[in-house]
Amino acid sequence: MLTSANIPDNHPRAKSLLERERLVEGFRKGLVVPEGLIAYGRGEAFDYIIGGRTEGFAQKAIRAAAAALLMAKKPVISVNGNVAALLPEKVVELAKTVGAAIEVNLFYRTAERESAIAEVLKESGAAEVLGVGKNASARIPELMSERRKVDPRGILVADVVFVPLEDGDRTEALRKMGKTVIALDLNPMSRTSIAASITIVDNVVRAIPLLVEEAKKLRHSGNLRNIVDFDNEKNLQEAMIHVARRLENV
Ligand code: PTJ
Repeated sequence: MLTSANIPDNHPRAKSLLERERLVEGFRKGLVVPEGLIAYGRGEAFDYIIGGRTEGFAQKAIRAAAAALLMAKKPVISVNGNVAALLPEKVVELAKTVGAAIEVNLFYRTAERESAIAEVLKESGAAEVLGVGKNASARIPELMSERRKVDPRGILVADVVFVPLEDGDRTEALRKMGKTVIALDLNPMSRTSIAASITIVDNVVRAIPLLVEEAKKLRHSGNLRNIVDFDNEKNLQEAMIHVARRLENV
C-alpha cells in the first residue's frame, strides 16, 4: 500500500519520510524557507547517528525542561517555520499545559511568513500569537539577525524561552540577558546546544509530544526545584559518548 505521499507504508523509514513530506507541504504553503529543508536534512543525519529514538539523556533534559517551563513566571515558546509546519497542534498544547505565550521568531523574516505561521498556530487552537508585524517592536541587544526582533510582551520580558530547532546567536544573546533558554537540537555540538541552559538532544517530532506528557505529569508536583537543577554540560557529554559508541559499534 502507498501512503498519500506515494511512500509504501511498510517502508522501514515510512514515518520519517512522511515527516519530510509535512515539511515539504509547509514549504509549498509558505511556512518553511528552502533553508529550512536543508536544516532538516542536517537534523535527519544526526538523528540517524543517534539511532532515531529518544535516549536517556534526552529524557532527562525533557524532564528538566518541563519543570523549568512550569516554574517560569513568563515562559515563551518561540516558533519558526519548521516547527510550525511539523507540529503546530503540539506547540499549542504545550503552551496551554505550562501557561506559556507563543511567539513567532524567524531567521528569514518576512511579513507573509509571519502571518502564515500565526494563522496555522491559530487554526491549531492558539488564542494569541505574539511577534507578528509591528508587534515585534523590541530588539535583543547585540544580535544582528532578524531574530533580534521580538515582542515586548513576549520574549523580551520572558524568564524562560523555549527555542526548538534554532541557530546559535540568539541563544547566546538570550543567556546574556539572564534568561533560561531551553534548546531542542539534534546536534549536541551546535552553538545553540552548548549555549543553552537545558538542551534536549532529540528530534522535535518526538520530543515536543514527550514534553507535553511530562509537563502534564509534573503539573502538580511539589518537587520542581530539584528537577530543574540540571547540568547541561554533563548531559551533552552523555549525548556525545552515545554518538561515539554508536559510530564505534557500526
Ligand atoms: O523559519 P526560520 O526563518 O526561522 O528559519 C529556520 C531555520 C531552521 C532555517 C534556521 O533557524 C536555520 O538556518 O537553522 P540552522 O542554523 O540550520 O540550525 C538548525 C539546527 O536544528 C541544526 O543544528 C539541526 O541539526 C537542527 N535540527 C534540524 N531538524 C531538526 C533539528 N533538531 C531537532 N529536530 C529536528 N527535526
